[in-house]
Amino acid sequence: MRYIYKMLLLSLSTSVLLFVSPAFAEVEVESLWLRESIPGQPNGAGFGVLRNSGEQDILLIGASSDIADDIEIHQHVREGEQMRMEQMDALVVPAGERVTLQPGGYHLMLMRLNGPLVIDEEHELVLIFSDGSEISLTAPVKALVTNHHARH
Ligand SMILES: [Cu+2]
Repeated sequence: MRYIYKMLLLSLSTSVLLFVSPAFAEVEVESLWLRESIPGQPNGAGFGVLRNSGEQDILLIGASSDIADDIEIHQHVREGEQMRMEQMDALVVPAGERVTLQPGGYHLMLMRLNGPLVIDEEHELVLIFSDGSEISLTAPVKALVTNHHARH
């Protein structure tokens, strides 16, 4: 009898786990690219699209790569006529939504590049999320697209 009770408990906890796991955030990187370096600029920028197909919000809390000393998460904020960059602790990717990192908006800021970012080269990056998950990926370098919002 006692054995059956234990088995019941065991199967109960298993089904609880099965029930809980689909609710975890599931984040995907739909695209990520690095902007061609501007001569003389020590820092680089990364853009792309993050998608959360899970049922919980997830936060991008950091990133790393061999090509830069540090990678910060930035946004652009308007200050009168000027746009200026501001470091963020984390970028929320809401459940069931996409967040776009683009020139003039959210971006990854590659601090103190070890070398220039050259078109068609690829670099390894790791994105770190609030649930402890990490996504490793290869990001190509693309040409700088200029418009008046793209000043960085
Ligand atoms: Cu920045």
